[in-house]
Amino acid sequence: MAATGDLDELVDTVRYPLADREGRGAAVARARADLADGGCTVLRGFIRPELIETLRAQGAALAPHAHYEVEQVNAYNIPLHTDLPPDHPGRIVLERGNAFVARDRIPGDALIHRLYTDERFQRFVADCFGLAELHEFADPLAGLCLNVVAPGMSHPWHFDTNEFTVSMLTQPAESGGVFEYCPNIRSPEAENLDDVRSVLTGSGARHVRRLELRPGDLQLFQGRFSLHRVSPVSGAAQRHSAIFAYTDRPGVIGTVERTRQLFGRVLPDHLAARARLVRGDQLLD
Ligand SMILES: O=C(O)CCC(=O)C(=O)O
Ligand SMILES: [Fe+2]
Repeated sequence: MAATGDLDELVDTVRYPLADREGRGAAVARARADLADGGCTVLRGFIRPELIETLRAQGAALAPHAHYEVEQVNAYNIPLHTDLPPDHPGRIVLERGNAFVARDRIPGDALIHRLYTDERFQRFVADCFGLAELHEFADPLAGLCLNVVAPGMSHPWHFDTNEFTVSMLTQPAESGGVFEYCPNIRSPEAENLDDVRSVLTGSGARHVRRLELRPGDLQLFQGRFSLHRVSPVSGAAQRHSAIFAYTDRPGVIGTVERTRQLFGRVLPDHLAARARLVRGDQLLD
């Protein structure tokens, strides 16, 4: 766990005076208002300006460790053979071309790792989302990832399974690679399939907002109700973003199948979690 005081070395405390009650309160209030409005908030220049190049360079050094496996998916991340009505947007097949660097490849002293594990940062994120508890995703691979989108690839339209996402661009694409989202295009009560279909087929521009993210901006996002994507990357540079995965209860870990798909491997923790699930108890072997 990062020592207290550490956070001040990483965060631009002139813009985000997190140690000061009033300054912190104002930042939390702004984030909450944005999230209530459209499920998204961007804390511009969260990382100290003098660290932005280090942030980029550390990500670029990690990127070759990404697991590349182009996958056919749909926006709902449900199996492609799911029985759906003929015009259901879940029948539209998309190509997921982004690749992830897993947590166990990211050194503990990397800026994104120090931020992810910092207790004061976690408490701040929890307060912005209005969560009583926030825990690191117990998954040894998916807890912290670098999302790599190479030229010619995209991270296509999808809804997240998790209710909240924390991310940070570390290296922008030369062109393209824009984060686009449709605020609350669905709700717990309504899928709004017509609107979702219009976005997937390219006629739903009126639903789409585009975010001009810069390296070091902190993004808090509620992706379960807002369809979103990273548009196709072009030019010479890869687009890199750190994904800080947290859960609102402890001990959550990804399934063996999904882990293999995302990272090309599983660890003993994933197999142990599956065994516990099959047995239906938490007792030691
Ligand atoms: O890399 C990004 O900016 C978006 C990532 C995303 O949508 C996801 O990992 O679910
Ligand atoms: Fe997402």
